[in-house]
Parts: sequence; C-alpha cells; structure tokens
Amino acid sequence: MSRLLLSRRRFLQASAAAGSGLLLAGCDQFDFLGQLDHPARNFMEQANVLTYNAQRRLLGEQTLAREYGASEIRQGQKPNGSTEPSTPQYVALRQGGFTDYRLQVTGLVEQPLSFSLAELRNMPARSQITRHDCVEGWSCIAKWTGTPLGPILDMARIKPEARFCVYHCFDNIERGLSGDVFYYESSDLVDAYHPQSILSYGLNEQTLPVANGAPVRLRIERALGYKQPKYLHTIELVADLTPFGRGNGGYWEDYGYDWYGGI
Ligand SMILES: Nc1nc2c(c(=O)[nH]1)N[C@H]1C(S)=C(S)[C@@H](COP(=O)(O)O)O[C@H]1N2
Ligand SMILES: [Mo]
Repeated sequence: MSRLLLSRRRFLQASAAAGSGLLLAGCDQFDFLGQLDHPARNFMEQANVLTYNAQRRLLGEQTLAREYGASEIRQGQKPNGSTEPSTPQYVALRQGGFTDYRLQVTGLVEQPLSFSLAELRNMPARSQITRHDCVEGWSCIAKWTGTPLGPILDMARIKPEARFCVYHCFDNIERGLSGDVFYYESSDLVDAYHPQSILSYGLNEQTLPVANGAPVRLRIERALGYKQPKYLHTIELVADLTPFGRGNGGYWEDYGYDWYGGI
C-alpha cells in the first residue's frame, strides 16, 4: 500500500490517536488501500487534500530502528564501496578541510538552500547507535551523529508535487569511456522525515572519516547499507525517479537491488 495516501477522516482519527498518546500500530488500519477498486481508495486518489508535511510528521514517527548501548560498539565501521573519492572537486574540498563544502537542497522546493559544514554542525544534533547491515552479509554497530533531515526539508518548503529525495554523491563509483557514473540514492519523504534520518558528520565520537563518507553522509536507519549515501553534496526533491541514473532510484538499484531496501 502507499504510505502517503490517507483520507482526511482517517488522518484526523490517526492524529487524534497520536495526540492522545496512543501508538499507531503499523499501517494495518489503512489496509483497505491495497484493494485496487475500493471506494475509499478511489476517493483518496482524487482527493489529495492533506498537506504532505502533516502526513509525514505523523507517519514518519511510526517505527524506530533499534538503537544499541555504547558497550555494543565492538569494532570500527568497516568502510565499503567508495572509500576515497578521486574527483578533482572532492580532492580540492578535502585538501581545504571541507571549509568550502556546501550541502545543497534543490529541486521541487520553494526555497533552495545551501549549508556549510559549520552551519550543519550548529544545527540541532542527534546521536544514535545503530546497526548497519550490508547486503554482502556483514554488520557493524556504530554511533552516528548528525542533524535531522526533516527540519532542513521544512526550511526548504517542499512543493506539494515532490514525492522523493534524490541524494547525489561526490564519488564516481564507475569510470568508463562513456563517462563517470556517480553514486546516488533516493528515498520517499516518509523515510526522509523519519526522526532517525540524519545528515551525519560524526562517527563513534570522531569527525566522520573520509572512508565512511566525509564530510556528510545520510543515515536512513531502517534501510540497508546501500541506502546510506556517503559523500553527499545535493538533496534534490523530485516527483519522479526515472530521470536519474538508469531510472531505478539508486546506483545499486540500477543493478537490480530492491529500491525500498528495508532491514
Ligand atoms: N557515495 C557512496 N555511498 C555509499 C556507497 C558508495 O560506494 N558510495 N556504498 C554503500 C554501501 S553498499 C555500504 S554497505 C555503505 C558503506 O558505508 P561505510 O563505508 O561507512 O561502512 O555505504 C553505502 N553508501
Ligand atoms: Mo553495502
């Protein structure tokens, strides 16, 4: 079912439940949406009456990825994939201690934004000890520190037609005769607004190392390793993922991995 479609009545019921301290039990109560010709679904497809912001606030708080204690951090975060981007742009930024780095928020927003690393570090921070699961079959528990993505998207004022964030990275993971292929990823807005989705600049109490994505990498804690883009430079709000890469929403998705990639 689509997690972004809710009728106003259902939404208000759910809001009241959330407001009174009741937890929403997953999506089960909205399961009628899975029935293709259900009148409620047909109604809702036409009646896009809610602001996306309000939906995301509510639904984004559904389930947290498990968090661990400090004693459960048993090893460093194993670097994987790109570990040392070699594009001139990245090399120059790195040599300058990332003082010229800017994170851009672009696309379907009323207010495009750009943040320096210092500005990101001065925003409200969150730390979380979580487990990173790579599809190659290894896991690491690590402490990630960063600023939540949701408030940044609010500052940019997302347009109603925006449905996904595309995360553009500095590393040319493939260098071919037909040009460079840069790592990219994407998520829906529920995952973007999830309280554990942070723009991470700290790892295990240290500055995020280059091998793990310096200066900024996104954590989307309910997703697998390949959904954790390193070397992030631009967050682009879009309505459609098909124009990017080969159209499947991410570098590894273009090789057949699942787009949602949940753990
Ligand atoms: N930009 C970029 N992000 C990336 C990758 C990459 O190669 N480039 N690899 C992904 C994969 S498959 C994994 S498992 C994790 C590895 O993160 P780590 O090096 O911090 O362990 O980053 C993900 N994000
Ligand atoms: Mo991975």
